[in-house]
Formats: sequence, C-alpha cells, structure tokens
Amino acid sequence: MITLYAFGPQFSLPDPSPFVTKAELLLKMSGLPYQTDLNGFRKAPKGKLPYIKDDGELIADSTFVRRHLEQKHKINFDRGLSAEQKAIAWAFEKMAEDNLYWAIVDCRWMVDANFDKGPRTFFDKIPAPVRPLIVPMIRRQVRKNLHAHGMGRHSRAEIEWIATQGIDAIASYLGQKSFFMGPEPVGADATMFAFVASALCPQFDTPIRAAAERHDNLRRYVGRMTARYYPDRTELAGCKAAA
Ligand SMILES: N[C@@H](CCC(=O)N[C@@H](CS)C(=O)NCC(=O)O)C(=O)O
Repeated sequence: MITLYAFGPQFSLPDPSPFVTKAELLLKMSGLPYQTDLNGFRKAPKGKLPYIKDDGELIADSTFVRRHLEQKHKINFDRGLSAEQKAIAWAFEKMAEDNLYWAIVDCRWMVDANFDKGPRTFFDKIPAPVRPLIVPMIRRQVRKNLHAHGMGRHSRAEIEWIATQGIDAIASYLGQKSFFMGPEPVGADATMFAFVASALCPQFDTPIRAAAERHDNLRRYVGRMTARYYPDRTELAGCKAAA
C-alpha cells in the first residue's frame, strides 16, 4: 500500500500544506489504496512534505508524485483534455505553486496575528524551554526563503495585489464550470482545490482570503470538491462552510 507522508489536518484544512493536500487528492482520484503517516518530515528526501513510499520506493514532491502515479500505475489525470487545455492546466498549477503559494506563506508566517494562531502551533510539541529559540530561528529561515524566492522583497500591499491577481485569474477561468477544466475533476483540480481552500482558510484573516471570498464560484467549488473527496470529514468545517 502507498504511504503518504503528511503534516495532518489543521486549521479546518485537510493539511496546512497545499502540496500535501494536492498529493492526497491525486491519490484519492487515482483510487489506489493509501495510508497517511504524520511522522515522516525528518526523513523527507528533499527536506519537504509531501512524499510517498510505494513498494519501497520514495517519491518526493507533489508533481513527481503525480508523474509516478501516471507512469507506474497508468493513471490518466488529464482524461479528455486537449493539448491546449493541458497547457492551461499546467500554467495555472505552477502559478499557484510558485507564486500564490509564497503570498500565502508571507501572510501566514510574517503577519504576527496569523503566525500566532497558525504556524506557531506547529511547535507546540517541542519542549517549552527550547521553543523561544527554535520558533524565531525557523521563522527567520522562512523569511530568508521568502527573500530568496523574491516574494519577500515586495511590500505587503504589493504581495497582496499579486495574490489577488492570482485568485481573480483562478476564479475567472473556473467561471461557472463545475470543476477547473470542465464538468469532471482532472489532475489540475487537486492543485486548484488545495490552493483555493488554503486561501479561503477561516483560521487566517487575510486580504487573500477576502479576495477569494469575493468569488462565490470559488466558495462553491471548494464545497463541491470537499463533498466529493472528503465526504466523511466533518471537521473540515472551513471547506464545508465554503459550500
Ligand atoms: N515543490 C514541492 C513543495 C513542497 C513544500 O514546499 N512543502 C513545504 C510545506 S507547504 C515544506 O515541507 N516545507 C518545509 C521546509 O521547507 O522546511 C511539492 O510540490 O511538493
């Protein structure tokens, strides 16, 4: 059975990491049996989650998880899509993963009020005496990562503007379709659900959330995806509330 290494549900989301949520949805879409392990971070091959173990083989990074499921298990996540649609799907996914993601990181980690009710809780399990050292150290590392990416060099207003452009583009392209590319979910929905649900997350008070909440179609989309892929998870209140 495939093992998905994840952080575990938090903040009314399937996982605080949109990449883990994406990988989990790909597994759900594949119909392959899988289990979740919440203790794999320290052994992560690329230092990040998600990764999976399949028949002893480790596959790190949500995009390579998808490629693995396609190649080894012959799952066609793009069923029915034209070459043009596949190109659009890839571009939207990478916009969310490599641009919108960093705006979400900024507003969760760099805005004190959001950090306190969000990422700070990741460290609740480490011994209290070392917490005052570890937490600021990790937060400084995230600030460096934001700077290295480039997003962290912008003002907060500029970051929020970029994020709003991304959210508006996702909402415009989704339009009145049931799923991102058409009447049925495809691979891109794993990514788009993960990022739109993260943007709408009720735990954080952010202009990104406000931007997403302005689009009824995004709220309905998250509700529809939650109903289909997490029907028994009543704790995903944030996702359900979007319905
Ligand atoms: N490109 C990777 C990104 C994964 C990623 O950024 N994971 C974050 C959580 S959202 C992580 O594990 N960060 C831990 C760290 O950087 O130390 C993917 O698609 O899986």
